[in-house]
Amino acid sequence: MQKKIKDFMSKVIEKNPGETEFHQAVQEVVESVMPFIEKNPKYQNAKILERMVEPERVVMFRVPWQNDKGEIQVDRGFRIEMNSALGPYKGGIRFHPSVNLGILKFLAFEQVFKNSVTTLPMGGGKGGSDFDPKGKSDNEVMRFCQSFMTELQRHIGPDTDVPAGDIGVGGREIGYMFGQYKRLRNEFTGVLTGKGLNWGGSLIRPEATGYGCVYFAQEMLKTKGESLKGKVCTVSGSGNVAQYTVEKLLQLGAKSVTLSDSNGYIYDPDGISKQKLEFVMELKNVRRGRIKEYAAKYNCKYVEGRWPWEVKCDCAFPSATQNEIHDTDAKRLIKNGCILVAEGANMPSMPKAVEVFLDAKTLYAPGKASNAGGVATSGFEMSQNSQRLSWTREEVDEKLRQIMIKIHESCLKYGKKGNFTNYVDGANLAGFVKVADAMLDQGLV
Ligand code: NDP
Ligand code: 2IT
Repeated sequence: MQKKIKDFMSKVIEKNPGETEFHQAVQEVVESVMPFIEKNPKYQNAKILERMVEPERVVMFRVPWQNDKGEIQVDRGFRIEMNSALGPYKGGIRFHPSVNLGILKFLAFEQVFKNSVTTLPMGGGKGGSDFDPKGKSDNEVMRFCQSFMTELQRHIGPDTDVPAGDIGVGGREIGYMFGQYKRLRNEFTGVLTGKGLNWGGSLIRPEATGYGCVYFAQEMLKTKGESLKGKVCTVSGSGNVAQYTVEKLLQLGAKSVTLSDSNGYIYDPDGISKQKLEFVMELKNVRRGRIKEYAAKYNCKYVEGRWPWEVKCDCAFPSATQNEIHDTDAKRLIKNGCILVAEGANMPSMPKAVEVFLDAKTLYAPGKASNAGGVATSGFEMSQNSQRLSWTREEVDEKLRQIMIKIHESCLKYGKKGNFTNYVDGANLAGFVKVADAMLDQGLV
């Protein structure tokens, strides 16, 4: 088996040189599904896995725009249309200077499995740009988004490919991109999700990734007869996912003690209260400032240039970016008594860190299971747009909770061995089977 996996990976690495994050994401899936494929020759004969690692289409384009000084800037835009076996391509757009082909391919690849486990009819894709929104004026962000959409619009559509937000892309950016799409295509459709509430957005979509991740954690804890009540939680990031993770943890009686940004983390042993969270939301979503200000305002510790994984906790919610938890962090978390890790971010744990969690029998949920609530609620936004109706907050929240429960159940179905559940295998296999069967049904495409 190890040789089969190694041979498969050698080819992937040879064909996709330098795309280290993509290799990492593929390796994780291949390790889970190769034994299953061996037992089911129909997948092997049809070369399903070989087809899955090859995007259906990659679009790469120039994004020229002018800054406020009138100087010309040139960034690069991408859309990876990875797999449409289950529905239109669906997945976020990331604006961050680190964005490159390999990172977006890893994200698009993970998205295929994630969208599959939601049970909703969505294929997988991802897009973005190396544009850095940090420090840019609203007008600069708007001009960039308009230029980006001027090219992207010809590749997407409500039944073709439906982008949404991710790092650096929130309500503001979705608004500018939607406006430009509408202007160029002369159509008002559900081509993007994460829209504003009075122009086609869904209630609970902003909250969905964070809330969903906490609902998933609740389900994991239930298997041990535990709950979130009284648990001390560390959260990284301070953007969309982190904010609503903290909000839901608070509602369920847990205490979040950290938040971070790319400069450092704050440690507030008293816990982030509703009022403090409101301050964070204003700081991050309106003033677009640094998390350090929290420490000054609430007189707590700020640690520059480090991640919060050195803080003692019961549960950890990595919600910033890929590869933020190294094996040393994982060991530290376990040593400090952490019993649960639920990933809000995509692939935040390095492979060696995942190994540490699995060896320690931690309740460890990979992002493609625990953060799937965001895209699931995007799926609900698409349904509402098609119906031209809006569901209530309670309706969407309950549907989200039910989907997270179902994802947890399918992780148990495919990943439970004895009294330990390997949620990585569970999510990968559950995701794989649906996509693979659909590909078989649809012939050689
Ligand atoms: P935001 O842009 O709202 O927030 C990102 C946060 O993470 C910011 O605090 C940011 O700090 C920090 N961060 C980003 N990159 C780095 C880095 N390289 N090093 C240190 N800190 C970093 O993004 P989201 O909250 O939407 O996304 C967070 C994670 O969740 C990502 O992995 C994303 O892919 C994933 N995700 C998002 C979903 C969504 O619906 N939005 C759905 C599912 C997963 P700073 O501001 O300093 O850059
Ligand atoms: O990684 C993700 O699942 C997202 N960024 C959300 C994708 C979506 O289409 O809502």
